[in-house]
Amino acid sequence: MKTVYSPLHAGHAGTMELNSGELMPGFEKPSRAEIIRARVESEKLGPILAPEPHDLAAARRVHRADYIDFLPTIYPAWEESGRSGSAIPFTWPTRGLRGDVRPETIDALLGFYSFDAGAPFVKGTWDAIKSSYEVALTAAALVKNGERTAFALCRPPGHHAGDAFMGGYCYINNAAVVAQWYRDQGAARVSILDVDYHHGNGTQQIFYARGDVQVLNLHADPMVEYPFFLGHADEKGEGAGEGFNLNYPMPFGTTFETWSAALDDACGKLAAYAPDVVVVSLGVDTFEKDPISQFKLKCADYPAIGCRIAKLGLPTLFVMEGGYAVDEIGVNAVGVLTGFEE
Ligand code: SP5
Ligand code: ZN
Repeated sequence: MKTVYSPLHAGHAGTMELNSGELMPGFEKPSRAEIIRARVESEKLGPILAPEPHDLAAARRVHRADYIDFLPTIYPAWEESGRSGSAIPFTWPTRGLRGDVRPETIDALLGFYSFDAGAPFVKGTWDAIKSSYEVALTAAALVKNGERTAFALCRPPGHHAGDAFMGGYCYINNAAVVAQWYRDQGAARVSILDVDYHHGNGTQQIFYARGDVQVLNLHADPMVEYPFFLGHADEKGEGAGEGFNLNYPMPFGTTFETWSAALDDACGKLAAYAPDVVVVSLGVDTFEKDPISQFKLKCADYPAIGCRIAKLGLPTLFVMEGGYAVDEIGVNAVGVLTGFEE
């Protein structure tokens, strides 16, 4: 399997995040991608390719144009306003406030275009976001051009980013971008299978009213886990999308026995939908030692995930999302990929 990777992710470094009432170094850090890349090499998964350049047209197919236009302006505006370090929002247009009026100043705009304080911007963030997007599109083209599978080693991740909001370490929704790109390239139906520990709220929001992109999400129950306000089992899609969004919320402490039964059910629904291509939002924060998560998957479980997905017999693109136990992130992420290939 080919991997697409860009070193430009590394400029998205030194971010800060609010955790348990304290501002601390971000869990979503450069070593994540470097350790996965090293494991791709040591496991001889296959060649590692650089991304092809892409303009932002494919991003505008799933994100609002004003949101995409805003992203590259954030850090220059932050510095222009006399600040350095991490640009982070602190005010949001919640229920009853004016979320329809675009404000004018950088602090207000950060809140206007986000749902949490978890998508910090530093100097290298925009270049990293753009490179992550190019990685996804380049890997997507490999599968479109006949490879059975490919691995987009995206960093930063994307599944929490919605049509006009960032959050949860995510800015451009790479999985949504490539799903739409496959549609635009002639695929009739695309399935997104999101196995990250957290609900892919951005992906769900983008495709909720559409029947041409099926979204299946396995995640911790939003009643008790981030991102809290989306991802319940009764969210099944609306309008033309009715029945094409499926959520599998699971409790804290979920083991592979329970989790893999949900995966099996999701794979059955996916097979019945018969998509032309599968996009896997590959998070490995389901791991028992993940520092911010509460599931109990073990290293040996990850190859079994890949094996189950391979049994679908469909062209499959893996897009990297979360996973914060950096010591094992390479073993677990690449474990899924080698399990797929066996
Ligand atoms: C892509 C992805 O996996 N994003 C995850 C974003 C999670 N952000 C909120 C984390 C809250 C962590 N609080 C846990 C406290 C444990 N000390
Ligand atoms: Zn996650």
